[in-house]
Amino acid sequence: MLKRLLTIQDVSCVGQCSATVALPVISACGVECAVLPSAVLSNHTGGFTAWTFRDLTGEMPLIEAEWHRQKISFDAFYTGYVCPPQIDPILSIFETCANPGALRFVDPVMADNGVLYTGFGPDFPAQMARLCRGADYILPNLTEAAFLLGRDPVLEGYDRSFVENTIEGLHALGAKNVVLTGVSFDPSTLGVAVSDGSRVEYDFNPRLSRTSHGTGDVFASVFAGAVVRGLAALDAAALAADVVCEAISATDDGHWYGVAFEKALPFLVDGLRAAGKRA
Ligand code: PXL
Repeated sequence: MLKRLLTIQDVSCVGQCSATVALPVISACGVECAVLPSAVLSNHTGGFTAWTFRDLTGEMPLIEAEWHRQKISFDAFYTGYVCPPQIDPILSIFETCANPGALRFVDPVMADNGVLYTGFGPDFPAQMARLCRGADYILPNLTEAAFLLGRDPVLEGYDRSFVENTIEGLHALGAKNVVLTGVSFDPSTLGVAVSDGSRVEYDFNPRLSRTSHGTGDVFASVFAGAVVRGLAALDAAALAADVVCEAISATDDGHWYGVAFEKALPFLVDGLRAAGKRA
């Protein structure tokens, strides 16, 4: 039976990020992907110098009520970039539109490289922490993890005990599983730490010389799609990291926004097939 996931994040009309990544990636995983746009932007903010922005908070309760009337519900939720007033409306949708056992994936998109994204105030991380409470999986990068915990970001020179202490703090917020991205103990590798609250496991890939906007959205979309298809968390995280590397490698030089995740979709489907989860 096809599972149905609802993703709640922005539609950046151009930019290979958020919903325009989640839809094709999650569909390629063989999971139906419904979209509740948190905002509509003319284009991604990463890599561009200007954009339009329409906050869609007002639509959320109307859409929720309509779904309720039509008995539309979901097997999983995956949230990404959302606006500060949307935490309560989203928590309500988690409650009223869930099938029994529905999984919650929360990517607390708000910061990177030690700073909050434009438009988010210093009180936003505490609100985002409310979305993480009770989530089945949260997927912060190191900066987001620090802000969720009210700490200063530490982006280099840390060790395993620092990472595992951070993860412990994130579990204490109420997250069942933590997938911490951007972990690196040596300059040649970049990885992810996956914790179910009883043990922490790592997956590393060679660090690529390029970085790109939108890679976090590709990672989270593959992870959510793969877990809904039945992959274990570490396997899903490893596949997601491989897809991101494949996408970065396939991106033309000079492409200033996003990654060519489109070219990595066959690789994703092959990975799921190898795991016995063909779409
Ligand atoms: O890729 C994360 C993301 C999604 N959507 C919007 C963003 C960002 C990161 O900057 O600004 C609108």
